[in-house]
Amino acid sequence: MRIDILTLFPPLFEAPFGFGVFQRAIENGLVEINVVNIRDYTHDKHHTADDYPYGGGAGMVLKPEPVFEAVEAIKTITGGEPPVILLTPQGRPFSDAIARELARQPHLVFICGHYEGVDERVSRHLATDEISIGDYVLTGGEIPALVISDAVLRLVPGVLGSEASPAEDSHAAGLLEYPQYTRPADFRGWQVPQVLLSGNHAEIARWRREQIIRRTLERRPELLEKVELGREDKKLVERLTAAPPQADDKES
Ligand code: JBE
Repeated sequence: MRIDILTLFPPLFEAPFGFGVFQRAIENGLVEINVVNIRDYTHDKHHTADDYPYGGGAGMVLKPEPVFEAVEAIKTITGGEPPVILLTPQGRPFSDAIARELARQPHLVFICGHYEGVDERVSRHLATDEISIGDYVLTGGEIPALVISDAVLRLVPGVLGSEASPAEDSHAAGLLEYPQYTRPADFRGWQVPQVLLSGNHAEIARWRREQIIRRTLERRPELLEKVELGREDKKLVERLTAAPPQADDKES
């Protein structure tokens, strides 16, 4: 997969892709990240990328010309029509489903707006998609581009290596994860649940499934509305919602 990231702050992308899983994926040629400085596509001597808003108001607006020219230069080089994604609070809310949709593409282009906004003609006539990572205001689209790149690249076959299967993430199934423990079995008096030490794999699987349902019900009940539950899961949800919480429901 190739990802082009258009930004006024290229150094923000140096560290995140220089380590761990992404560094390895880049070295192996599975992933190519190309960070483009929007300022390189300005033509005046001050390299002006932003300007005052028509109609007045606070802040500066990213000009359309350098953004269009940068995207056009990328398309000329790659010869395709990749999704051109503007990161903005006005976009569709990012999700695991959108990550999977984007992971099928061979090439993505991200436009990171900065300052108070981006000229509307970028969104109307250049971007093919607009995505938001959440209802809060950030100073720019750089961190959203990193968040989405992370979520998408880990789904690209080979990026995580052979051991991990992103298809099995419980979030992929629309639910929260079960709790994980490692050694020591007793840490400051807090015990690892006995079932996990039992070696009984059927019991462990049943316990984990129950934890997934319990946690999702407690913390994100709206997620349960959206998924198809099996018969055992449904019975558990009924039992947990009918009964008042037991003393052992809370982790000690
Ligand atoms: O979520 N986003 O894509 C944003 C982009 C720019 C600023 N704030 C955001 N939340």
